[in-house]
Amino acid sequence: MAITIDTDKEQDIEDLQYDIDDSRKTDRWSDAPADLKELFHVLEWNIIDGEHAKTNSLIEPALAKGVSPRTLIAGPMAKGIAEVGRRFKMDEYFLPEVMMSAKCMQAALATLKPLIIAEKAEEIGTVVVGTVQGDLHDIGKKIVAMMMEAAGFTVVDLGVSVPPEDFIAAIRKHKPKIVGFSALLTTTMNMQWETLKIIKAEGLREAVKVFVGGAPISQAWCDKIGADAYASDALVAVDKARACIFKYGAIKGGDPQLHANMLVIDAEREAMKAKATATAG
Ligand code: B12
Repeated sequence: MAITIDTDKEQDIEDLQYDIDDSRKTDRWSDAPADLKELFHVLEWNIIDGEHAKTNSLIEPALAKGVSPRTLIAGPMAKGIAEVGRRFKMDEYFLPEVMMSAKCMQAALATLKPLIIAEKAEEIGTVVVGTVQGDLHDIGKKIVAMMMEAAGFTVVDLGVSVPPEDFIAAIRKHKPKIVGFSALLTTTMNMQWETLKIIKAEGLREAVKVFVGGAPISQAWCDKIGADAYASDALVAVDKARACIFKYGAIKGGDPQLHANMLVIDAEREAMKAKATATAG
């Protein structure tokens, strides 16, 4: 099935309006107690404002109030960096501001990492992850790596701008069950495909399950390039990775059945969400 990469979406006024409306909602944490709501707002705004020392100083108080590291990452931190992305897209922010906000995320993640890793479950296998060649974004990939580690995987993080030959060398050396490619740019997403082609050419395709992710990546892209699984966020990535070990360990990488099974996980998740919304309503 042919797909088109929707780069025009960036220019779509309705899409931008949706982003603006969403980011300007003043009561995002309506379910939280007032003191936490305030803390989340301040944390989010410190990321938007690029105040990395202040951002980090809010982590401890939030943890002391019983907020889990995952909630902080998936909640106020994710909201903050998403707003930075919107401002960049709208030319309200330029590269220096984005770099300051990225520094906030990195600092907060470094503080949270030991807590997440401390939850590490029993060892279940090795995962190799990296951001593909030409791409320097690594915040999302680091979150995926942390969550995988907490779930019991040994994670070999190859870093950013990883050439295909480094992925190949790492697969040969570490014999991972899963290899994950991150890409944040429409100009580098193709490197996921190129890397996968080289994995096939080297005769390693059946040995590893290939996961893809990053902001411009979609299920359609995963289908097109023949990867095994797409995950929109770190929690979905962990769910699918665990399923690859515990339920589908016997199925080889590249097998269409594995790909189909990964789609069932998404369908089940959607059904659960719909049920929860119906119950809440
Ligand atoms: C922070 C940031 C930067 C920082 C990166 C710092 C760092 N160490 O990562 C800096 C300032 C360096 C930067 C540079 C650039 N950036 Co930038 N950046 C961003 C920004 C604002 C946030 C990205 C981020 O961290 N998001 C938060 C994380 C948590 O989300 P995530 O990465 O999507 O990850 C989640 C999922 O996608 C998934 N996931 C991610 N990886 C993987 C991997 C696997 C295997 C799996 C299963 C799942 C998975 O799980 C993650 C956690 O839940 C985005 C905006 C955006 N909306 O994405 C722009 C953005 C990606 N950047 C953009 C651009 C254009 C650039 C530059 C080209 C700018 C320039 N003119 O130089 C350079 C490129 C440099 C390069 N060669 O890579 C554009 C890309 C547009 C496009 N169509 O390609 C974006 C979309 C901004 C925009 N709206 O225009 N950037």
